[in-house]
Amino acid sequence: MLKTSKIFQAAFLLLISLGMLGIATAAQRRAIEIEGLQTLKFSVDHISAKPGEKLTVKLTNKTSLPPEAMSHNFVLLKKDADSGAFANAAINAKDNGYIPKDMMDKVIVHTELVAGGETKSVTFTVPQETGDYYSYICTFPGHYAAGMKGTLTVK
Ligand SMILES: [Cu+2]
Repeated sequence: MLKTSKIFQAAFLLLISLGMLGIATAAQRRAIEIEGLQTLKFSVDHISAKPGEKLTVKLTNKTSLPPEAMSHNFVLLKKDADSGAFANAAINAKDNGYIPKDMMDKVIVHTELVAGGETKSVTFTVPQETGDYYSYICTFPGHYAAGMKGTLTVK
């Protein structure tokens, strides 16, 4: 009997610790909610973050147009990447969700394509290197050229 109660006690303590761990993890992970607008803009065009911070970007596409006419994605590029060149190459990468496979080394993180009415999230660790701007863009054809881009500042 005593042994059983000890086991329950241990299990209870384990559950408490796991619960606290969950709370700590949630607190460290900040969510940024961005809407992809029909005007070919991100509702949030600037994100400021700390080096090594965990961020979740939630991209919602507000359009009522069909996916082949108006999908969006969130593609965060490394700081040395040429975002215009990336967006141009993406036009020919429809079969890979408009992410050019041979330029994956320029990508920090990206969401899948988000169709109208949908939300897709991606969680990533902010780069350690501070003081620079990282660009994020939508690579659906024509959207970057129309201004669907933003910057991430790490400081
Ligand atoms: Cu877009």
